[in-house]
Amino acid sequence: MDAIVVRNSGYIRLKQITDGRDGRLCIMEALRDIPFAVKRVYYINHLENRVSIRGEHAHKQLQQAIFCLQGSFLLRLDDGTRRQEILMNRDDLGVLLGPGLWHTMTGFSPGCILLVVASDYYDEADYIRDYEEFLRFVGTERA
Ligand code: T46
Repeated sequence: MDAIVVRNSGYIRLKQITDGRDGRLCIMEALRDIPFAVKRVYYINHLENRVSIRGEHAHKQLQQAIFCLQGSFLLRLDDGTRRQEILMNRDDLGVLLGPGLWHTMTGFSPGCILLVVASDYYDEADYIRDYEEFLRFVGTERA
């Protein structure tokens, strides 16, 4: 597991309970495991194409944590200065998507399921969907 080097991110490890019965119980508690109060949960499923791309935006204020509940995908993070790719393939290990972090999801395996918990309700005004605007937002001059 590579260290996260971009700003406003980090891993979130979930508690797991394996007690001899079939199955594994994973738990996330707001303000305990998730470092913010959760107002919204959404998931993305029916991903059928490895070359599909989702995300490609940043948020101005929203805090989120992203998980891969099933299968795998590639999470690309960019804070305007540093970039990194994280292979998401563990259901007990999420990644924080803080404000001002350009994120892209791709490389979806068949049957991949993404789960996201968010600190606020959906608000399109909080999205930065233009990369140049994102660089201005985080104060990075393009070389
Ligand atoms: C993010 C990544 C990880 C809503 O109406 N309500 C919602 O709560 C969400 C999440 C989306 N929408 C609408 C907005 C768009 O018309 O659903 C449509 C698709 O949204 P978007 O293109 O932003 O989807 P993704 O998969 O690129 O991004 C999503 C989240 O929107 C985003 O906040 O950080 O997952």
